[in-house]
Amino acid sequence: MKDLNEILSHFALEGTVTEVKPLGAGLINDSYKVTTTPPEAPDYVLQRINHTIFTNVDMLQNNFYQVTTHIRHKLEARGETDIDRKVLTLIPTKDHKLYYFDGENYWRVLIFIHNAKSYEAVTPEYSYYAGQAFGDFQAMLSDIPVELGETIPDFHNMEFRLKQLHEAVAADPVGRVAEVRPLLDELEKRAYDMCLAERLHREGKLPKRICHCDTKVNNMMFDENGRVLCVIDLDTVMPSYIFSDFGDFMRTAANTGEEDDKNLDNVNFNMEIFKAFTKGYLETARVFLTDVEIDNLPYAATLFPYMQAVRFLTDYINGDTYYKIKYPDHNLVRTRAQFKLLQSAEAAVPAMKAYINECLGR
Ligand code: GN1
Ligand code: MG
Repeated sequence: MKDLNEILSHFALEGTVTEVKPLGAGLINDSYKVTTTPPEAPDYVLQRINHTIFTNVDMLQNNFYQVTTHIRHKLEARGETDIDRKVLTLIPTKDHKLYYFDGENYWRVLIFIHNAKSYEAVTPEYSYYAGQAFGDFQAMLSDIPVELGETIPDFHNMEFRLKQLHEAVAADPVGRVAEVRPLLDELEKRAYDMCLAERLHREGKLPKRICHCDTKVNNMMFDENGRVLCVIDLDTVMPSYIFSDFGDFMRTAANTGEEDDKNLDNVNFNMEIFKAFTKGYLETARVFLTDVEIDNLPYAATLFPYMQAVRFLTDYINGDTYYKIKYPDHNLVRTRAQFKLLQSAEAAVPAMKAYINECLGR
C-alpha cells in the first residue's frame, strides 16, 4: 500500500491529518476518510481513481469540476446555506491541479460531508426525497454551459453492452459459457426489446441529457431528518437518457433483497419504493421531461436490472476483470439476483404504468 500521508501532502489541505482509514463500499474506486485537527478544519475523502476504467482522468476530473461548480452556483443563487454539505467540493493539489499522479496511480481529494449517512436500503419516505433530489439534480444540470465528455464511452448503451456480452461468449476465455447457457438464452430473448432506447434516440425521439448514471441508492447522502443533502460518486455524470438515473435507482432501492443476494426468494421489485420515488421525481423533473421519457419510465425500471445482469454476466465470462469480487462465483450470483429482479419488475410493469397515469391525473 502506498504511503497515503505522502499522497495527501501534495494537496492543499487545511489542518493536520490525524487519521486515514478505508471508507465506503464502491465496486470501482478506493476511498479513505481523512480526519484532521483542529476541529474547524474540514475532514476529507481521499480517492484512488480506477484509471483502467476511467482512462481519461483529465476529462473525468474536468467533468467533476464543471458539474460541482455549476451546482454550487445554482445553490448559491437559491440562497441555500451550508453549501459544502450539499455539493461535493474538490480540493486542488498544491500546484493547482484537480488530481495528483504518483507515477502509477491517480488520486483526488474531496471535502468530507459531516453528519450525513448513506444507506444500502431506504424507506418509501426516503425514496420520495431521493426522487425529488435526482429530478432536481438533472434539472440543475440542464443548462450547464459546457459540454461534458463521456467518461466511459457507451456506458449505458444497451446495444454496446450486448455486443460486449456476445464477444465474451465467443471468446469464452475461462471456459464458463457452458455453465451459463440457460441464463444467456433468457437474456437473449429480451435483447431486442431492451434496446428500445437506442432506437428511439436514432429516430430523434429520445434526447440525451446530463445524467448521474450511477444512481445506486448508496450514492446519495441523507441528513439526520432523511432529507437528501447531496448526490455523490460523480465519475459517471455524462450525457445519457434520463432512464439511467430513474432505472438505476429502482434497480438498487426497489429491490427487496441485495444486489448479490444468494437467496432469490428475497429478491423482488418493491412497488412502494417505485411509487414514492416516481412521485418525487415527477414533481421536480416533469418540467423538462417529454411524453416519450415519461411513458418509458416502466421500461427503464426493467432495463437496468437487465443491463446489470448483462454486465455482471459478461464479467463472469471474462474471468472477473471489471468488478471487485469477494468470492469466485460472485459475478454469477450477482447476475442471478439481477435476473430475478428483472422478472419481478417485468411483472410489475402494468402497475407501474397505472401509477404514473394516476400521478399525472390522466
Ligand atoms: C459500479 O462504483 P459503484 O459501485 O458505485 C458501476 C455501476 C454499476 C455498479 C453495480 C463505473 O458502481 O455502473 O451499476 O457498480 N460503475 C462503473 O453495483 O462501472
Ligand atoms: Mg458508489
